[in-house]
Amino acid sequence: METCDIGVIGLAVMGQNLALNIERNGYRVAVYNRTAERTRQFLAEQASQKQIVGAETLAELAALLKRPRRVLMMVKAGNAVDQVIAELLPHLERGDILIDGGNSFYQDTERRSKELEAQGFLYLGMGISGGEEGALKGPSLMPSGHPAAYQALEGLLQAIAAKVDGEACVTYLGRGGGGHYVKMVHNGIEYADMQLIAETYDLLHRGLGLNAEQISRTFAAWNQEALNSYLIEITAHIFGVADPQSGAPLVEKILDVAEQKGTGKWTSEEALELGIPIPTLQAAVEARALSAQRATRLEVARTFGELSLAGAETAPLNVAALEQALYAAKVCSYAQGMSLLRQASKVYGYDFDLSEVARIWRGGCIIRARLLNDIRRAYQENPTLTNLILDPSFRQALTNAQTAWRQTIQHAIGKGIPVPALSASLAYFDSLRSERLPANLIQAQRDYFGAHTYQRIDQEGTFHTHWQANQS
Ligand code: NBP
Repeated sequence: METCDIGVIGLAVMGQNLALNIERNGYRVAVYNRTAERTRQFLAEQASQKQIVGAETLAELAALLKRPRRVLMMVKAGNAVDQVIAELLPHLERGDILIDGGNSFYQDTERRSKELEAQGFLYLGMGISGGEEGALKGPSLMPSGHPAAYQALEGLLQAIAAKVDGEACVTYLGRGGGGHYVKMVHNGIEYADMQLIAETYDLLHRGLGLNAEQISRTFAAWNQEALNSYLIEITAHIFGVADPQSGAPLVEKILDVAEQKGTGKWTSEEALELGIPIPTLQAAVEARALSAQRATRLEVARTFGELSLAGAETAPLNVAALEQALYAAKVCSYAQGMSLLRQASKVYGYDFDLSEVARIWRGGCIIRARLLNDIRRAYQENPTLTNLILDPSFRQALTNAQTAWRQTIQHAIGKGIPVPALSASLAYFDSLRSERLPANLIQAQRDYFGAHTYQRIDQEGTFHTHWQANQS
Protein backbone atom coordinates (compact mmCIF):
# COMPACT_ATOMS: atom_id res chain seq x y z
CA MET A 1 0.00 0.00 0.00
CA GLU A 2 2.72 2.49 1.00
CA THR A 3 3.94 3.04 -2.51
CA CYS A 4 3.62 6.76 -3.16
CA ASP A 5 6.45 9.28 -2.76
CA ILE A 6 4.22 12.24 -2.00
CA GLY A 7 0.56 13.12 -1.42
CA VAL A 8 -1.12 16.19 -2.89
CA ILE A 9 -4.21 17.60 -1.16
CA GLY A 10 -6.33 20.02 -3.20
CA LEU A 11 -6.97 19.37 -6.87
CA ALA A 12 -7.91 22.81 -8.17
CA VAL A 13 -5.72 24.26 -10.93
CA MET A 14 -2.46 24.39 -8.92
CA GLY A 15 -2.72 21.01 -7.19
CA GLN A 16 -3.57 19.15 -10.41
CA ASN A 17 -0.72 20.67 -12.38
CA LEU A 18 1.84 20.21 -9.61
CA ALA A 19 0.80 16.57 -9.23
CA LEU A 20 1.34 16.07 -12.98
CA ASN A 21 4.71 17.86 -12.82
CA ILE A 22 5.89 15.72 -9.89
CA GLU A 23 4.76 12.52 -11.63
CA ARG A 24 6.49 13.51 -14.87
CA ASN A 25 9.71 13.77 -12.88
CA GLY A 26 9.54 10.13 -11.85
CA TYR A 27 7.67 10.22 -8.54
CA ARG A 28 4.57 8.27 -7.66
CA VAL A 29 1.87 10.64 -6.44
CA ALA A 30 -1.23 10.10 -4.27
CA VAL A 31 -3.96 12.75 -4.61
CA TYR A 32 -6.92 13.79 -2.51
CA ASN A 33 -9.57 16.50 -2.85
CA ARG A 34 -12.31 17.40 -0.36
CA THR A 35 -14.92 16.97 -3.09
CA ALA A 36 -14.21 13.43 -4.26
CA GLU A 37 -15.83 13.97 -7.66
CA ARG A 38 -12.94 16.25 -8.57
CA THR A 39 -10.44 13.49 -7.72
CA ARG A 40 -12.34 10.98 -9.84
CA GLN A 41 -12.50 13.36 -12.78
CA PHE A 42 -8.79 14.15 -12.54
CA LEU A 43 -7.89 10.45 -12.42
CA ALA A 44 -10.12 9.72 -15.39
CA GLU A 45 -8.82 12.59 -17.52
CA GLN A 46 -5.47 14.40 -17.04
CA ALA A 47 -4.03 11.75 -14.71
CA SER A 48 -5.12 8.64 -16.59
CA GLN A 49 -2.22 6.34 -17.55
CA LYS A 50 0.00 8.14 -15.03
CA GLN A 51 1.66 7.05 -11.79
CA ILE A 52 -1.03 8.92 -9.86
CA VAL A 53 -3.28 7.19 -7.34
CA GLY A 54 -6.48 8.64 -5.88
CA ALA A 55 -7.68 8.62 -2.27
CA GLU A 56 -11.21 9.43 -1.20
CA THR A 57 -10.40 9.95 2.50
CA LEU A 58 -7.40 11.41 4.29
CA ALA A 59 -6.88 8.10 6.06
CA GLU A 60 -6.60 6.42 2.64
CA LEU A 61 -4.16 9.08 1.50
CA ALA A 62 -1.94 8.58 4.56
CA ALA A 63 -1.98 4.83 4.02
CA LEU A 64 -0.73 5.25 0.44
CA LEU A 65 2.42 7.17 1.41
CA LYS A 66 5.95 5.91 2.04
CA ARG A 67 7.35 6.95 5.44
CA PRO A 68 8.22 9.51 6.54
CA ARG A 69 5.14 10.78 4.71
CA ARG A 70 5.37 13.87 2.53
CA VAL A 71 2.13 15.77 1.99
CA LEU A 72 1.75 18.89 -0.14
CA MET A 73 -1.35 20.99 0.61
CA MET A 74 -2.63 23.05 -2.34
CA VAL A 75 -5.86 24.40 -0.90
CA LYS A 76 -7.26 27.90 -0.62
CA ALA A 77 -5.15 30.03 1.73
CA GLY A 78 -6.62 30.86 5.15
CA ASN A 79 -8.93 28.71 7.27
CA ALA A 80 -8.93 25.85 4.76
CA VAL A 81 -5.24 25.18 5.54
CA ASP A 82 -5.94 24.96 9.29
CA GLN A 83 -8.91 22.69 8.63
CA VAL A 84 -6.91 20.36 6.41
CA ILE A 85 -4.08 20.20 8.98
CA ALA A 86 -6.55 19.42 11.78
CA GLU A 87 -8.24 16.66 9.76
CA LEU A 88 -4.96 15.19 8.52
CA LEU A 89 -2.91 15.10 11.73
CA PRO A 90 -4.67 12.10 13.29
CA HIS A 91 -3.51 10.07 10.26
CA LEU A 92 0.13 11.17 10.42
CA GLU A 93 2.97 10.30 12.78
CA ARG A 94 5.96 12.18 14.19
CA GLY A 95 8.60 12.91 11.58
CA ASP A 96 6.09 13.21 8.71
CA ILE A 97 6.48 16.28 6.50
CA LEU A 98 3.69 18.71 5.73
CA ILE A 99 4.11 21.38 3.05
CA ASP A 100 1.77 24.32 2.47
CA GLY A 101 2.24 25.40 -1.17
CA GLY A 102 -0.61 27.94 -1.17
CA ASN A 103 -0.41 31.70 -0.87
CA SER A 104 -0.57 31.70 2.91
CA PHE A 105 0.08 34.82 4.95
CA TYR A 106 3.59 34.45 6.38
CA GLN A 107 2.43 34.98 9.98
CA ASP A 108 0.03 32.04 9.61
CA THR A 109 2.99 29.96 8.43
CA GLU A 110 5.07 31.09 11.42
CA ARG A 111 2.26 29.99 13.74
CA ARG A 112 1.66 26.65 12.00
CA SER A 113 5.40 25.88 11.88
CA LYS A 114 5.68 26.36 15.64
CA GLU A 115 2.53 24.41 16.44
CA LEU A 116 3.43 21.47 14.20
CA GLU A 117 7.11 21.32 15.15
CA ALA A 118 6.03 21.24 18.81
CA GLN A 119 4.05 18.08 17.95
CA GLY A 120 7.00 16.47 16.17
CA PHE A 121 5.97 17.13 12.55
CA LEU A 122 8.22 18.82 10.01
CA TYR A 123 6.58 21.81 8.35
CA LEU A 124 7.49 23.73 5.20
CA GLY A 125 5.72 26.89 3.99
CA MET A 126 6.39 27.22 0.29
CA GLY A 127 5.52 30.13 -1.98
CA ILE A 128 4.89 28.95 -5.54
CA SER A 129 4.74 31.25 -8.55
CA GLY A 130 4.05 30.65 -12.18
CA GLY A 131 0.30 30.04 -12.30
CA GLU A 132 -1.14 27.03 -14.09
CA GLU A 133 1.58 26.75 -16.73
CA GLY A 134 4.40 27.18 -14.19
CA ALA A 135 2.89 24.54 -11.90
CA LEU A 136 2.87 22.06 -14.78
CA LYS A 137 6.12 22.88 -16.56
CA GLY A 138 8.28 24.36 -13.79
CA PRO A 139 7.43 27.03 -11.20
CA SER A 140 9.63 29.21 -9.03
CA LEU A 141 9.60 27.69 -5.53
CA MET A 142 10.16 29.64 -2.30
CA PRO A 143 10.31 27.15 0.61
CA SER A 144 11.12 27.79 4.27
CA GLY A 145 10.66 25.86 7.47
CA HIS A 146 12.26 22.87 9.13
CA PRO A 147 15.72 22.29 7.56
CA ALA A 148 15.29 18.51 7.70
CA ALA A 149 12.04 18.83 5.74
CA TYR A 150 13.81 20.85 3.07
CA GLN A 151 16.65 18.32 2.92
CA ALA A 152 14.18 15.48 2.48
CA LEU A 153 12.43 17.31 -0.36
CA GLU A 154 15.34 19.08 -2.04
CA GLY A 155 15.71 16.53 -4.84
CA LEU A 156 12.02 16.58 -5.70
CA LEU A 157 11.79 20.38 -5.55
CA GLN A 158 14.88 20.78 -7.74
CA ALA A 159 13.37 18.36 -10.24
CA ILE A 160 10.00 20.09 -10.58
CA ALA A 161 11.21 23.73 -10.45
CA ALA A 162 11.86 25.94 -13.48
CA LYS A 163 15.45 25.84 -14.75
CA VAL A 164 17.49 28.84 -15.85
CA ASP A 165 21.01 28.21 -17.20
CA GLY A 166 20.85 24.73 -15.70
CA GLU A 167 19.99 26.03 -12.22
CA ALA A 168 16.70 25.15 -10.51
CA CYS A 169 14.57 28.10 -9.37
CA VAL A 170 14.37 26.96 -5.77
CA THR A 171 16.38 27.82 -2.68
CA TYR A 172 15.94 27.26 1.05
CA LEU A 173 14.71 30.50 2.62
CA GLY A 174 15.29 29.75 6.28
CA ARG A 175 13.00 28.75 9.11
CA GLY A 176 9.43 29.83 9.77
CA GLY A 177 7.50 31.91 7.26
CA GLY A 178 10.39 33.29 5.16
CA GLY A 179 9.27 31.50 1.99
CA HIS A 180 5.78 32.93 2.15
CA TYR A 181 7.32 36.31 2.98
CA VAL A 182 9.43 36.20 -0.20
CA LYS A 183 6.35 35.11 -2.19
CA MET A 184 4.37 38.03 -0.72
CA VAL A 185 7.05 40.52 -1.83
CA HIS A 186 7.22 38.75 -5.21
CA ASN A 187 3.50 39.46 -5.60
CA GLY A 188 3.98 43.10 -4.55
CA ILE A 189 6.57 43.48 -7.31
CA GLU A 190 4.21 41.63 -9.67
CA TYR A 191 1.46 44.18 -8.93
CA ALA A 192 3.92 47.03 -9.62
CA ASP A 193 5.20 45.46 -12.85
CA MET A 194 1.65 45.02 -14.13
CA GLN A 195 0.60 48.55 -13.19
CA LEU A 196 3.73 50.10 -14.79
CA ILE A 197 3.04 48.17 -17.99
CA ALA A 198 -0.64 49.21 -17.89
CA GLU A 199 0.31 52.89 -17.51
CA THR A 200 2.77 52.60 -20.38
CA TYR A 201 0.04 51.03 -22.54
CA ASP A 202 -2.20 53.99 -21.69
CA LEU A 203 0.55 56.38 -22.81
CA LEU A 204 1.20 54.44 -26.01
CA HIS A 205 -2.52 54.40 -26.79
CA ARG A 206 -3.97 57.65 -25.48
CA GLY A 207 -0.65 59.57 -25.44
CA LEU A 208 0.84 58.53 -28.78
CA GLY A 209 -2.26 57.26 -30.56
CA LEU A 210 -0.90 53.76 -31.28
CA ASN A 211 -3.42 51.01 -32.09
CA ALA A 212 -3.42 47.51 -30.60
CA GLU A 213 -1.31 46.04 -33.39
CA GLN A 214 1.32 48.75 -33.02
CA ILE A 215 1.28 48.36 -29.24
CA SER A 216 1.76 44.61 -29.63
CA ARG A 217 4.75 45.19 -31.91
CA THR A 218 6.20 47.79 -29.52
CA PHE A 219 6.05 45.44 -26.51
CA ALA A 220 7.42 42.58 -28.63
CA ALA A 221 10.38 44.78 -29.66
CA TRP A 222 10.98 45.89 -26.06
CA ASN A 223 10.95 42.23 -25.04
CA GLN A 224 14.13 41.78 -27.09
CA GLU A 225 15.96 44.42 -25.04
CA ALA A 226 16.51 45.31 -21.39
CA LEU A 227 12.79 44.98 -20.59
CA ASN A 228 12.79 41.30 -21.59
CA SER A 229 10.40 39.58 -19.18
CA TYR A 230 7.43 37.25 -18.97
CA LEU A 231 4.93 40.07 -18.36
CA ILE A 232 6.16 42.15 -21.34
CA GLU A 233 6.03 39.01 -23.51
CA ILE A 234 2.43 38.18 -22.60
CA THR A 235 1.45 41.85 -22.99
CA ALA A 236 2.69 41.73 -26.61
CA HIS A 237 0.57 38.59 -27.13
CA ILE A 238 -2.53 40.06 -25.48
CA PHE A 239 -2.59 43.03 -27.87
CA GLY A 240 -2.51 40.61 -30.80
CA VAL A 241 -5.69 38.77 -29.78
CA ALA A 242 -8.96 39.71 -31.49
CA ASP A 243 -12.44 39.49 -29.98
CA PRO A 244 -14.17 36.62 -31.83
CA GLN A 245 -17.49 38.48 -31.68
CA SER A 246 -16.54 41.90 -33.02
CA GLY A 247 -13.07 41.38 -34.50
CA ALA A 248 -11.82 44.31 -32.40
CA PRO A 249 -8.84 43.83 -30.07
CA LEU A 250 -10.17 41.69 -27.21
CA VAL A 251 -8.29 43.69 -24.57
CA GLU A 252 -10.38 46.73 -25.45
CA LYS A 253 -13.56 44.80 -24.62
CA ILE A 254 -12.45 43.92 -21.11
CA LEU A 255 -13.92 45.81 -18.15
CA ASP A 256 -11.33 48.11 -16.58
CA VAL A 257 -11.72 46.83 -13.02
CA ALA A 258 -8.62 45.11 -11.62
CA GLU A 259 -9.31 42.53 -8.95
CA GLN A 260 -7.02 41.50 -6.11
CA LYS A 261 -6.77 38.57 -3.75
CA GLY A 262 -4.80 40.38 -1.06
CA THR A 263 -1.12 39.54 -1.43
CA GLY A 264 -0.35 43.02 -2.79
CA LYS A 265 -2.19 44.55 0.14
CA TRP A 266 -0.19 42.40 2.57
CA THR A 267 3.04 43.73 1.04
CA SER A 268 1.78 47.30 1.51
CA GLU A 269 0.83 46.64 5.12
CA GLU A 270 4.15 44.95 5.82
CA ALA A 271 6.10 47.83 4.33
CA LEU A 272 4.16 50.26 6.52
CA GLU A 273 4.82 48.01 9.51
CA LEU A 274 8.58 47.91 8.89
CA GLY A 275 8.81 51.51 7.73
CA ILE A 276 10.29 50.62 4.35
CA PRO A 277 9.19 52.88 1.49
CA ILE A 278 7.66 51.02 -1.47
CA PRO A 279 5.73 53.82 -3.22
CA THR A 280 5.51 52.12 -6.62
CA LEU A 281 4.13 48.92 -5.08
CA GLN A 282 1.68 50.96 -2.98
CA ALA A 283 0.63 52.94 -6.06
CA ALA A 284 -0.10 49.68 -7.86
CA VAL A 285 -2.34 48.41 -5.03
CA GLU A 286 -4.13 51.76 -4.85
CA ALA A 287 -4.55 51.89 -8.62
CA ARG A 288 -6.39 48.53 -8.48
CA ALA A 289 -8.64 49.87 -5.71
CA LEU A 290 -9.31 53.00 -7.80
CA SER A 291 -10.14 50.92 -10.83
CA ALA A 292 -12.69 49.01 -8.71
CA GLN A 293 -14.54 52.26 -7.97
CA ARG A 294 -15.94 52.27 -11.47
CA ALA A 295 -19.31 53.77 -10.65
CA THR A 296 -17.64 56.73 -8.92
CA ARG A 297 -15.18 57.15 -11.79
CA LEU A 298 -18.02 57.25 -14.29
CA GLU A 299 -19.83 59.87 -12.23
CA VAL A 300 -16.71 62.05 -11.82
CA ALA A 301 -15.90 61.74 -15.51
CA ARG A 302 -19.45 62.83 -16.41
CA THR A 303 -19.33 65.72 -13.94
CA PHE A 304 -15.99 67.13 -15.11
CA GLY A 305 -16.41 66.45 -18.82
CA GLU A 306 -13.45 67.13 -21.13
CA LEU A 307 -10.86 69.41 -19.50
CA SER A 308 -8.91 71.79 -21.67
CA LEU A 309 -5.26 70.74 -21.37
CA ALA A 310 -3.96 73.12 -24.01
CA GLY A 311 -0.37 74.09 -23.37
CA ALA A 312 0.00 71.67 -20.47
CA GLU A 313 2.33 69.34 -22.38
CA THR A 314 5.86 70.51 -21.91
CA ALA A 315 7.76 68.04 -24.05
CA PRO A 316 7.25 65.78 -27.04
CA LEU A 317 7.07 62.06 -26.36
CA ASN A 318 8.17 58.99 -28.28
CA VAL A 319 8.21 55.22 -27.92
CA ALA A 320 11.93 55.08 -27.10
CA ALA A 321 11.41 57.46 -24.17
CA LEU A 322 8.58 55.26 -22.89
CA GLU A 323 10.80 52.18 -23.05
CA GLN A 324 13.42 53.89 -20.90
CA ALA A 325 10.81 55.22 -18.46
CA LEU A 326 9.28 51.77 -18.03
CA TYR A 327 12.69 50.19 -17.47
CA ALA A 328 13.80 52.79 -14.91
CA ALA A 329 10.48 52.64 -13.04
CA LYS A 330 10.69 48.85 -12.98
CA VAL A 331 14.22 48.92 -11.54
CA CYS A 332 12.90 51.14 -8.74
CA SER A 333 10.02 48.79 -7.97
CA TYR A 334 12.36 45.78 -7.72
CA ALA A 335 14.64 47.94 -5.54
CA GLN A 336 11.68 48.60 -3.22
CA GLY A 337 10.83 44.90 -2.92
CA MET A 338 14.46 44.02 -2.24
CA SER A 339 14.69 46.74 0.42
CA LEU A 340 11.62 45.33 2.15
CA LEU A 341 13.17 41.83 2.08
CA ARG A 342 16.47 43.22 3.42
CA GLN A 343 14.70 44.79 6.39
CA ALA A 344 12.45 41.77 7.04
CA SER A 345 15.56 39.58 6.95
CA LYS A 346 17.03 41.65 9.80
CA VAL A 347 13.83 42.11 11.83
CA TYR A 348 12.54 38.54 11.57
CA GLY A 349 15.96 36.82 11.41
CA TYR A 350 15.22 35.18 8.04
CA ASP A 351 18.80 35.72 6.87
CA PHE A 352 17.79 35.98 3.21
CA ASP A 353 20.49 35.83 0.56
CA LEU A 354 19.06 38.41 -1.87
CA SER A 355 21.18 37.14 -4.77
CA GLU A 356 19.52 33.73 -4.26
CA VAL A 357 16.06 35.33 -4.19
CA ALA A 358 16.85 37.08 -7.49
CA ARG A 359 18.19 33.77 -8.88
CA ILE A 360 15.02 31.76 -8.13
CA TRP A 361 12.82 34.54 -9.51
CA ARG A 362 14.56 34.34 -12.92
CA GLY A 363 12.45 31.41 -14.11
CA GLY A 364 8.99 29.96 -13.58
CA CYS A 365 7.49 32.90 -11.72
CA ILE A 366 5.40 35.78 -13.01
CA ILE A 367 8.03 38.49 -12.43
CA ARG A 368 10.76 36.61 -14.28
CA ALA A 369 12.80 39.10 -16.25
CA ARG A 370 16.24 39.62 -17.73
CA LEU A 371 16.67 42.36 -15.15
CA LEU A 372 16.88 39.68 -12.43
CA ASN A 373 20.23 38.48 -13.81
CA ASP A 374 21.63 41.94 -13.08
CA ILE A 375 19.94 42.06 -9.66
CA ARG A 376 21.47 38.69 -8.80
CA ARG A 377 24.92 39.90 -9.90
CA ALA A 378 24.54 43.13 -7.92
CA TYR A 379 23.86 41.25 -4.65
CA GLN A 380 26.54 38.65 -5.40
CA GLU A 381 29.11 41.41 -5.80
CA ASN A 382 27.85 43.28 -2.74
CA PRO A 383 25.56 41.28 -0.42
CA THR A 384 25.19 44.27 1.90
CA LEU A 385 24.11 46.72 -0.81
CA THR A 386 21.98 49.32 1.00
CA ASN A 387 19.70 49.80 -2.00
CA LEU A 388 19.73 48.17 -5.43
CA ILE A 389 20.01 51.53 -7.22
CA LEU A 390 23.46 52.02 -5.62
CA ASP A 391 24.90 49.17 -7.67
CA PRO A 392 27.20 50.85 -10.24
CA SER A 393 25.47 49.38 -13.29
CA PHE A 394 21.95 50.24 -12.08
CA ARG A 395 23.21 53.70 -11.10
CA GLN A 396 24.43 54.13 -14.68
CA ALA A 397 21.20 52.77 -16.18
CA LEU A 398 19.03 55.13 -14.13
CA THR A 399 21.30 58.06 -14.91
CA ASN A 400 20.93 57.28 -18.62
CA ALA A 401 17.14 56.83 -18.47
CA GLN A 402 16.16 59.68 -16.20
CA THR A 403 15.69 62.38 -18.85
CA ALA A 404 13.30 60.21 -20.87
CA TRP A 405 11.55 59.18 -17.65
CA ARG A 406 10.92 62.80 -16.63
CA GLN A 407 9.79 63.65 -20.15
CA THR A 408 7.30 60.75 -20.06
CA ILE A 409 5.75 61.86 -16.79
CA GLN A 410 5.56 65.50 -17.84
CA HIS A 411 3.83 64.36 -20.99
CA ALA A 412 1.39 62.19 -19.03
CA ILE A 413 0.57 65.09 -16.74
CA GLY A 414 0.11 67.35 -19.74
CA LYS A 415 -2.24 64.87 -21.40
CA GLY A 416 -4.13 64.10 -18.21
CA ILE A 417 -3.17 60.40 -18.35
CA PRO A 418 -2.77 58.96 -14.82
CA VAL A 419 0.62 57.35 -14.14
CA PRO A 420 0.62 56.69 -10.38
CA ALA A 421 3.24 53.94 -10.46
CA LEU A 422 5.57 55.48 -13.07
CA SER A 423 5.59 58.72 -11.10
CA ALA A 424 5.84 56.99 -7.70
CA SER A 425 9.00 55.32 -8.98
CA LEU A 426 10.47 58.63 -10.12
CA ALA A 427 9.58 60.28 -6.82
CA TYR A 428 11.28 57.34 -5.04
CA PHE A 429 14.40 57.83 -7.12
CA ASP A 430 14.43 61.61 -6.64
CA SER A 431 13.69 61.27 -2.91
CA LEU A 432 16.58 58.85 -2.44
CA ARG A 433 18.84 61.23 -4.40
CA SER A 434 17.89 64.18 -2.20
CA GLU A 435 20.40 65.03 0.46
CA ARG A 436 17.76 67.23 1.99
CA LEU A 437 13.99 66.63 1.85
CA PRO A 438 11.32 69.04 3.08
CA ALA A 439 10.50 66.73 5.98
CA ASN A 440 11.89 69.45 8.30
CA LEU A 441 8.61 71.29 7.75
CA ILE A 442 6.58 68.20 8.65
CA GLN A 443 8.57 67.88 11.85
CA ALA A 444 7.91 71.55 12.61
CA GLN A 445 4.19 71.08 11.96
CA ARG A 446 4.04 67.97 14.17
CA ASP A 447 5.82 69.83 16.91
CA TYR A 448 3.52 72.83 16.41
CA PHE A 449 0.24 71.00 16.78
CA GLY A 450 1.23 67.98 18.81
CA ALA A 451 4.43 68.85 20.70
CA HIS A 452 6.01 65.79 19.05
CA THR A 453 9.51 67.39 19.30
CA TYR A 454 12.19 67.47 16.61
CA GLN A 455 15.92 67.06 16.18
CA ARG A 456 18.31 69.67 14.81
CA ILE A 457 20.96 69.43 12.13
CA ASP A 458 23.49 71.33 14.20
CA GLN A 459 23.00 69.99 17.74
CA GLU A 460 22.41 66.64 19.47
CA GLY A 461 19.21 66.17 21.39
CA THR A 462 15.46 66.53 21.15
CA PHE A 463 13.81 69.92 20.94
CA HIS A 464 10.39 71.41 21.30
CA THR A 465 9.31 74.90 20.42
CA HIS A 466 6.25 76.85 21.56
CA TRP A 467 5.64 77.96 18.02
CA GLN A 468 2.70 80.25 18.66
CA ALA A 469 4.50 82.03 21.48
CA ASN A 470 7.46 82.55 19.14
CA GLN A 471 5.47 84.17 16.32
CA SER A 472 7.00 87.45 15.25
P1 NBP B 1 -8.07 27.59 -4.84
O1 NBP B 1 -7.32 28.62 -4.10
O2 NBP B 1 -9.21 28.01 -5.71
O3 NBP B 1 -8.60 26.51 -3.78
C1 NBP B 1 -9.44 25.45 -4.17
C2 NBP B 1 -9.01 24.15 -3.50
O4 NBP B 1 -9.08 24.26 -2.06
C3 NBP B 1 -9.95 23.03 -3.88
O5 NBP B 1 -9.21 21.84 -3.99
C4 NBP B 1 -10.90 22.98 -2.69
O6 NBP B 1 -11.55 21.76 -2.54
C5 NBP B 1 -9.92 23.21 -1.59
N1 NBP B 1 -10.53 23.57 -0.30
C6 NBP B 1 -11.21 24.66 0.09
BR1 NBP B 1 -11.62 26.08 -1.00
N2 NBP B 1 -11.60 24.65 1.36
C7 NBP B 1 -11.18 23.47 1.82
C8 NBP B 1 -11.29 22.83 3.07
N3 NBP B 1 -11.88 23.43 4.09
N4 NBP B 1 -10.78 21.59 3.20
C9 NBP B 1 -10.18 20.97 2.17
N5 NBP B 1 -10.02 21.54 0.94
C10 NBP B 1 -10.53 22.75 0.77
O7 NBP B 1 -7.08 26.67 -5.71
P2 NBP B 1 -5.82 27.08 -6.63
O8 NBP B 1 -6.14 28.24 -7.49
O9 NBP B 1 -5.37 25.81 -7.24
O10 NBP B 1 -4.73 27.55 -5.57
C11 NBP B 1 -4.26 26.72 -4.52
C12 NBP B 1 -3.32 27.56 -3.66
O11 NBP B 1 -2.22 27.99 -4.46
C13 NBP B 1 -3.97 28.84 -3.10
O12 NBP B 1 -3.43 29.13 -1.85
C14 NBP B 1 -3.56 29.88 -4.10
O13 NBP B 1 -3.56 31.18 -3.54
C15 NBP B 1 -2.15 29.41 -4.46
N6 NBP B 1 -1.66 29.86 -5.78
C16 NBP B 1 -2.51 29.92 -6.85
C17 NBP B 1 -2.01 30.32 -8.08
C18 NBP B 1 -2.92 30.37 -9.28
O14 NBP B 1 -2.45 30.83 -10.34
N7 NBP B 1 -4.16 29.91 -9.19
C19 NBP B 1 -0.66 30.64 -8.22
C20 NBP B 1 0.17 30.55 -7.11
C21 NBP B 1 -0.34 30.15 -5.90
P3 NBP B 1 -13.01 21.54 -3.21
O15 NBP B 1 -12.75 21.09 -4.62
O16 NBP B 1 -13.61 20.47 -2.38
O17 NBP B 1 -13.76 22.84 -3.12
